[in-house]
Amino acid sequence: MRIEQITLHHLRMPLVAPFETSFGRITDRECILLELASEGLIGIGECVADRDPGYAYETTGTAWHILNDFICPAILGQDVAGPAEYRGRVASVRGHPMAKAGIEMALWDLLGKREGRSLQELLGGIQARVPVGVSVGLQASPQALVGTVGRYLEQGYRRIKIKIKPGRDVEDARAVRSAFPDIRLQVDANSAYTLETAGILMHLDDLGLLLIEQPLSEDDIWDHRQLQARLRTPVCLDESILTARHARQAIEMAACRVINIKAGRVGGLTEAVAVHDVCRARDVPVWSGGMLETGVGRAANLALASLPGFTLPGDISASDRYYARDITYQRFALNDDSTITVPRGVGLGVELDMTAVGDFALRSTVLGPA
Ligand code: OSB
Ligand code: MG
Repeated sequence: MRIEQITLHHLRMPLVAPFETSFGRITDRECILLELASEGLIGIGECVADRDPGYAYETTGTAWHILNDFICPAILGQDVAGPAEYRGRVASVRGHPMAKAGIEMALWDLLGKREGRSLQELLGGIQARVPVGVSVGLQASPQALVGTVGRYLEQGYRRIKIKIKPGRDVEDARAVRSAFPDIRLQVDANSAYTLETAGILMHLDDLGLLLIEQPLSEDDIWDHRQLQARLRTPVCLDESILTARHARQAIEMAACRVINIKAGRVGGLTEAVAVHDVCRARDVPVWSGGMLETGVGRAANLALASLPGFTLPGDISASDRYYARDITYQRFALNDDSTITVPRGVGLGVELDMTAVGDFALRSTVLGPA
């Protein structure tokens, strides 16, 4: 696939409601949309880095730099066999997995369009619909949280994740659990605790949670092992797992019993499938995380989550949970059984609304011949 031109759009999109986690509160989501032009086709991808380095060190600013100055030059005007060969070309760029994953997604989309196959088919996905839940940000009070969770349950979500942080943990989780005794419930700390402050989390052990996500530092696996040894509830790693090797080591250390997979965090869909395979071979359940994606990244998450090892509901909510207006014509809706249908069209199976892209773009750049 000869890559003739690459277009980057730095987007800022208003969220339907502010989203607050232990690392901050946002009212708008930023990302970088990529378009790869090749032999009459356009492949599209989403780089999920956000404006601030809160979840990870990458930002829209660092990704813009790494894409423009290192990753795009490695493929522009050249023949790229596919996502696997691309990984070799950018192996000399250390880190920056989200920047790498954005281009990789566009290469998968191109490949699918060339071969007339869906991303689901290319990745080896099998389910037509995938079970999903909703990730609920920190709210003003436990009462407000119960109200918000109740509204999502009314919309049909059958799995709820709540964000926690020190001072906003046990009370919040207990409030939701006593209001809704039977729901599938889990919590996500986004690295807000240390082994010293994590003692409070022992009180979560009686709440019948599906899992406790990333309580400790993003650069830690070993201390998660110490914590998992003290908890009956499964620990799930998100931020700490950047490669399939990390996944294997975390499982071997018994640092977690579940892994959250995000293609952006691990450098692309190819590595995401490798993480899935490592976990599946060891009977460790995985689920799809989310990064408040646009319709582009959401389509990719759905295809990935249709692989057989994704046995827990994903953070892949309907489009209207995030954006009143999206950049794809396709909007994803929740089915009655708290699933979302995996796109069946070629590639990602979504088409860009270029008017929306133009309206949300803070800056755009075209690399290669105009
Ligand atoms: O830790 O899972 C996370 C959003 C942005 C960054 C990190 C996380 C999240 C979410 C939302 O929890 C998931 C989603 O609905 O897209
Ligand atoms: Mg998380």
